[in-house]
Formats: sequence, C-alpha cells, structure tokens
Amino acid sequence: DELSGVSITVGSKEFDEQLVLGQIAILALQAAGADPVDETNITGTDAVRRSLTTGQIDLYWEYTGTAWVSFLKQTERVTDPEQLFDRVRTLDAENGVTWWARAPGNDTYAIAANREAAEEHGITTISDYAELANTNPAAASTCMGPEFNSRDDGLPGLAAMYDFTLPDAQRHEVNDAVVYTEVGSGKTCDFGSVASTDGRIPAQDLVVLEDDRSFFPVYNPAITIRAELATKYPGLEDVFTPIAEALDDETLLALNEQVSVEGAAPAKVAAEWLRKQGFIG
Ligand code: PBE
Repeated sequence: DELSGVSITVGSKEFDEQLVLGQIAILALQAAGADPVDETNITGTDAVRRSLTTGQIDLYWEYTGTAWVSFLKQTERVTDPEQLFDRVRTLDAENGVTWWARAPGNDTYAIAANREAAEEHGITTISDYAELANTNPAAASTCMGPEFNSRDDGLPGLAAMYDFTLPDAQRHEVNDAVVYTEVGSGKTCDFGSVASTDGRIPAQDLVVLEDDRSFFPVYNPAITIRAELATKYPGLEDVFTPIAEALDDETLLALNEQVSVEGAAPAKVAAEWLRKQGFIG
C-alpha cells in the first residue's frame, strides 16, 4: 500500500514520556508497513521543534499548550482541549506543520511540594506557595528544569500571574529528572516543577499544588508532522488516531512509571502496550 517502504524519521524530546511516545510512533509505523528511522532523544523542546521545521525529522509528539504558548506566542486562555487543538492546528499550518491525533491525556506542568513541608506550612494551592515565597522565601526553595525556569508557561509567567518573586538563592535550576528526588528528600528544595503524568510524583509521595488561578494551559500530546509529508501520505493519520485516543492520564502515568521508576526500556514498554491494546501483532 501507500506506506510500504516509505522512510519516516521520528523524533522526540529527552524525557521518559517522550521516549515512550517516540517508540510507540516507530512501532506503529513499522506495523503499517513504513520504514521508520529513530531520531528520538533530542534535548530540549526548541531543538526538537527546529529539527521538525528544518526537515531533519518528519514527526514527533508535541503538546498543544506548549505550542500555543511557546511556539505560537499566544496569551489567550483557551480552556476547552479540543478548541485549543483546533486553534493550534490552524495557526501552525502557516509554519508547515500539521497536527493529528490529539490524545485526551494532559501532561501539564505543575508545582509539587514535599509532603511534610506542605503540611507544615499548610500549602495546598499555588496561591499558598506564592504567599510563602513572598513572606518566608527561605522556606520556598524550588528546584526546576531549565525549560521551566525560562519558558513563558514556566516560572516567569507563573510568578507574574500569581504575583510572587523567588529570590535567586531559592531558585535552583537542575536536570528535570532530578527535581523529583530533590523534592522527595526535601534536602535542597521543598518545591519543584513537575510534569503531571510523571511516575515519580507518586513514587516520591509528592503533593501536586492546585493551580487555583488556572495559569497552565492544557497539554494534550498529539502528532506534529511536516505538512509536506502529511499531504503526501494522508493515510498516516489513521495509524495514529486510535493510538492517541487510548493515551489518557492513567495510561501515560502507567507507561511513564515503568520507565522512570522501574527502569524498563522505552521500546519494551511501548511494544508491550501496543500489543496488549491490539494495535500491533
Ligand atoms: N510539558 C510538561 C513539558 C514538559 C513537561 C509536557 C508541558 C513539555 O514538554 O512541553
């Protein structure tokens, strides 16, 4: 058929959910008869996006909210996930990028707290955390990944909306993967930036604070593919749509947990899940 022997280069970012999603795409393409090339594990959102727009990769899973704020520089609040997807898809078409297969799961950025510290200071919402940062900054030490530290949908935007300042001494930029153990132990940081579908939130018994001013957009994963390729092989969309529909919060968390907590290989986790769901033989 039309996909037989077609070479398709798949990318991903560097964190575990992205590695699993990348392998899911690769295995699904293989099952559809295409010839996928593995270019997953690219460090940083901007780098993987550039790889797509310059044609070094053909497709990867991106998040609707990430594109809306970071790529498309939109400030309007669109709370309906399907509407956000539609508006991202329409705007991104101008950049030669096609959006397919929105998953219902929402991997949102969040602020998480060390459980004891949250209880000690009575912190359950980001407003509580903002007040702590302003009135008792020494108690509000926060670990965060480099992207959260600089993105408009990260700390700069969050501090502006919740009206707080985090002094440099309490602002620790670390590797994303390190945030969970740092906040879990409470040694350097009692707070940290996390991704809501990360298996290390339950593993480290972290408390996710309520985003009571709805700062964060919705982050549904979806396939972003070079428009040229999407037009040439429209049948590819049907490869991804049913798979995306099965990727809800619980599923993403369970897949991520196997890699981030149990140490399983992303390719193995992806293959087992696809087989169990009947997407591959
Ligand atoms: N996220 C949460 C980020 C990282 C974790 C999905 C919003 C992103 O990749 O854009």
